[in-house]
Amino acid sequence: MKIKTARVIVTCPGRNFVTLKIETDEGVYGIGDATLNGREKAVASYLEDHVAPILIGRDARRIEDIWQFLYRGAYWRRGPVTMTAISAVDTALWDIKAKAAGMPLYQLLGGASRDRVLVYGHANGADIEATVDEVGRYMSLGYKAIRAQSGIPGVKGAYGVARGKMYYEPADAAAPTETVWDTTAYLNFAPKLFERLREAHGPVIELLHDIHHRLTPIEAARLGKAFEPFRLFWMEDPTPAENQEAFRLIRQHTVTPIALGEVFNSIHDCRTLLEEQLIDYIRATVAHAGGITQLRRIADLAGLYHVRTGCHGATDLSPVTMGAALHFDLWVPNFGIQEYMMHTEETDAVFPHAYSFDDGYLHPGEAPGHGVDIDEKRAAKHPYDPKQLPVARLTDGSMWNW
Ligand code: GCO
Ligand code: MG
Repeated sequence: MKIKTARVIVTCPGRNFVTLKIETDEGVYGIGDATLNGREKAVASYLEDHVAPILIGRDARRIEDIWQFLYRGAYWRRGPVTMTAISAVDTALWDIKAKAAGMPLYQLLGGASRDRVLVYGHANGADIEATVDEVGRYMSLGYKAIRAQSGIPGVKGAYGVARGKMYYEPADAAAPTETVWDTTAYLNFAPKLFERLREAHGPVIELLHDIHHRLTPIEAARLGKAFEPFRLFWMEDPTPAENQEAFRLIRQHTVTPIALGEVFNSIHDCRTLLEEQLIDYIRATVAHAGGITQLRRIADLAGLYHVRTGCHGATDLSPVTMGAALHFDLWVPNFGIQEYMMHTEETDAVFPHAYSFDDGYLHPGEAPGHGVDIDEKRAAKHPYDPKQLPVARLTDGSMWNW
């Protein structure tokens, strides 16, 4: 089964997505998500100019060999652009293999370890009471786990808060929107949000929170401790993780579970974090962490240390990633939870998919492959629209982590 074509499709049904479509000489094709939010064209070029030409004629069944060929063969290892490109090829090839076998991808991985996949939704509000109401709304939609983010008095453009819609979309302008970050205001505010959420909604609902890399390790330790009475499912990305050892400090001070890794692209990004049990959930996913091939290795390493998966699932990952991730989630023995931010109707129309939501859980469906397709005619109606993620500055004007 030889690779005949490898084409990149860029579309913007409300937001930008990059998709790789690989066609074989036997008529079976597969697709992979190559979207790197705000840097889409870099991956499109990497694939079109450097990867597609050397894929033609290769045996599409040799997924592992092609992974190694692209990883070792580039000489320049790792990095989000390279690894997103490799992920897209890998996902498309797993899609092809499963379609050729006439099986849903999870069967090929080893079969289902569970009946359905627990997901968490995003509730956000302009202030505490609006967030409390929004969490209630998600509960009435059936969600068992909900991420809560709120506007913070005195903080302009707090992370995760939508302006006038249910889902926030941070990549909102061609040049980055400037937001302001006030650590003191946030640290004083965040425990109050969760105290009020527990008071309003009781002890059972799972509550999550994303700190989005805004704190230093000692600040994160303090916040984790302050969260303890409110039993969070996790606090996410409390501090940037280039220095994996920094998490030793946070861990010494708090039992609030930690989730990390949506920006990781290599197993080496999380090796110390896993081996020293410095985190509880690993957020790496199919699109940025080397496809199914590397994600499975990360999950196996994590499993040795009681770390469970919590794959990234924001709307800047296309439905192709969501579909592939759900097959992975249904199989992976050390599954924790899956993030689920619903795509818009426009996006779903461009990417018809077999997965479905029911009562707080998703299922990938039984279609052969990963169960997600691309409607190229519709995709062509939505041309690329350059957008970047915001940036954050401290109140004195210094650049900070968004
Ligand atoms: C999350 C993430 C996202 C990122 C986005 C960046 O937890 O879902 O933090 O919201 O900000 O994926 O492109
Ligand atoms: Mg996050």
